[in-house]
Amino acid sequence: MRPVRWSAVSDFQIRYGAEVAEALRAGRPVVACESTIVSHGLPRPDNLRVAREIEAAVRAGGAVPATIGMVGGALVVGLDDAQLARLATSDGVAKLSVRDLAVAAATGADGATTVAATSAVAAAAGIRVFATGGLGGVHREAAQTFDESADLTALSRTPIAVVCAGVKSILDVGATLERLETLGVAVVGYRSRRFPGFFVTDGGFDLDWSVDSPEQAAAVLAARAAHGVQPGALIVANPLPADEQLDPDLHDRTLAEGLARLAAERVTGKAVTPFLLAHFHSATEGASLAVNVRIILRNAALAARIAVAAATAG
Ligand code: PSU
Ligand code: MN
Repeated sequence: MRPVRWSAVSDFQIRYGAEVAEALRAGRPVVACESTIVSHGLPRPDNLRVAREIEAAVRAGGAVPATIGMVGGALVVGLDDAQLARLATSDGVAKLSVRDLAVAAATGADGATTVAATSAVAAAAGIRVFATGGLGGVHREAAQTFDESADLTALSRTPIAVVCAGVKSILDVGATLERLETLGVAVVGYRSRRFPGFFVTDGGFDLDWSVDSPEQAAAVLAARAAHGVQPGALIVANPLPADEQLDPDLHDRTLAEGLARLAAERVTGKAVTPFLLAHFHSATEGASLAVNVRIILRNAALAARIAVAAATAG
């Protein structure tokens, strides 16, 4: 076993990038961004370029990006470019869910935060909007394996808007929606009453609610905060336009192969999601990667507009 080098850090307070700290103090719009999609969800070398493009898309929408991650045990809200590059390019970056944060900090680790951890940290920092690609959810064999992402339970107790393109079809989409209902997580489609399936526009299930503008999404956040009743997240599901989705036949073939390889290679636990994402990117020869990048950038742009609307509304 690799020896654990315990951290020399004794002050474990969250560190803020200078621009993010200033924006939060001034009440300007800030959008949280995730680091696991960069370190574990996208292949190198594209991942670092995409991480920078996500931040640029947030800026173009009028908000300050706050990419969240852990560097040498320090939990950072608003990674600088060198820190972002370190998480994108070095080996041994841990995938951190909420439960891992304190252990990783105390051991001085480098780590990338998942949707669960990014949401939790962002909310603790007073950030109200978060842009990502897809959520984790219920895996297809969950009835046997109990493999359900901690994203779902974290979102049930974290007050933040998460702009995403639904969940990938590598998951059990219907079961994921059922769990979100059970856990009390609000889900609205953005200009759609169908839950998106990430690479594909339509994930196959209806939604009860939709919003038509960033202002409407911001109004939901304002109502939730004013009521003080619901503790959980608002998921804003932003589908890709149908003419930009991954070819559905290619998608179905790739998914079937990936699931077969997963079983054959007995991949389990937190390695499952990165394994399937890597399979998609190599098996589609980059087609899924291009779609993936497009999704994230669209979500970043929408999240920025929601953050601007929320900041304007107060
Ligand atoms: N889904 C994607 N891309 C991703 C992830 C999920 O389409 O990169 C990442 C996110 O960071 C998410 C995490 O929070 O995987 C979920 O992993 P798990 O299933 O191990 O909880
Ligand atoms: Mn899992």
